[in-house]
Amino acid sequence: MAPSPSSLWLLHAIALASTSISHATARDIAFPPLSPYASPFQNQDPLLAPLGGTPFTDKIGNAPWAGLTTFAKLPHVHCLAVEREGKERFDIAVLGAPFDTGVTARPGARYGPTGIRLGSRRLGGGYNIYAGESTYDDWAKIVDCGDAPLTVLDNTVALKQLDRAHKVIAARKTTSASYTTPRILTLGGDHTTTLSALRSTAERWGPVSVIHFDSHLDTWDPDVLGGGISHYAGVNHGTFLHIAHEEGLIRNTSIHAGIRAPVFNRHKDLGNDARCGFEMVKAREIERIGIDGVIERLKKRVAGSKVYISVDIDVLDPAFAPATGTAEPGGWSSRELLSILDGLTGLQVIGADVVEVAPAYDNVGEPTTLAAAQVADSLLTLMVQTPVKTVE
Ligand SMILES: [Mn+2]
Repeated sequence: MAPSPSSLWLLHAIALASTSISHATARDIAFPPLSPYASPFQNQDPLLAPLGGTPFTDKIGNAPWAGLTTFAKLPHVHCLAVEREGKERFDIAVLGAPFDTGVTARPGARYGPTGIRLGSRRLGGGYNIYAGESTYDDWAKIVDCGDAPLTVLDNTVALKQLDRAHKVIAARKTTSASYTTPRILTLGGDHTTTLSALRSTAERWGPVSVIHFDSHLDTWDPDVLGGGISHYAGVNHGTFLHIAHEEGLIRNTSIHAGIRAPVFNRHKDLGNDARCGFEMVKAREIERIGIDGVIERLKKRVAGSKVYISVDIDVLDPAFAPATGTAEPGGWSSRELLSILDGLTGLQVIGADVVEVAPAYDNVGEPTTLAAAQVADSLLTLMVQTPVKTVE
């Protein structure tokens, strides 16, 4: 049977279509030619060596977002692994403490370490125009140890795990013959996590002064803030400094900065705070004495002693750091806090932390995690600027 006119048309259409397909696959798209640009860094890049003189576009060795997201693109080291002991030396370690079951208000800081690392994507390398430092290219080897493995179901066990993680890392070897104890920057986690850090620093460096940036005192008597329910309930993010004082981990030359939240009882709470070794700079004092005045007060208070700096991100105004557990209006701006931190240069900072970052409450511009990452960067810079010798 001869094909009907309509089926002939169909065959013709198929033939046309297949022609155009083969045409499309055969098309040679001409990209502009690559110029043989020789990067001055090419020779330092081991990934490029086998390619030999390749153009810049083949350079993948230090793309900014390559690999896993560590803090400021630092190398990751499994600092807790027994078999790594002595194999990877470092001078400063970043450690995540994903713990948020010691809070009295909004939970969520267990995701703080991840959030702060995301906020640090553009950090790492480069010259700090304020500090006059290239923090990540200086004498200190800085690594990211990842997060401490902490159970989410039992605070007592979790805090013991964190105590242990701090002590294991503090016992690792450094790259320096003069400065033999690695210092730790902890990414919280709620503020309870600072207790573990102080237990470790007291063992290595003796009792230290604490510069405590916060809108709250955090020296509450566990019998008061725990509600007197149990000892377990008394260990929380508002009592850890009281416990640190009781355990003899801190000196009575400590100071709060940025305080503004109300206290429960004027005489008891403030008297207790002074007994725990603290003075305070209130948030609004910055209007009167200025940034330099705040720096002067802090430096004067801790003069001559080793210092632990703890930054509760709620020291910032909620406009700058909404993503935190216990936000209090009337706080400092990111610029004010960073200026104060950078002004603490020269102090013997033996440990530090940024805590209470709960990324779930951040806005789409990520102001809190960006600010927390920048705070962490300033704390690392202080540590690099002033190496500290261990007491033998
Ligand atoms: Mn706090």
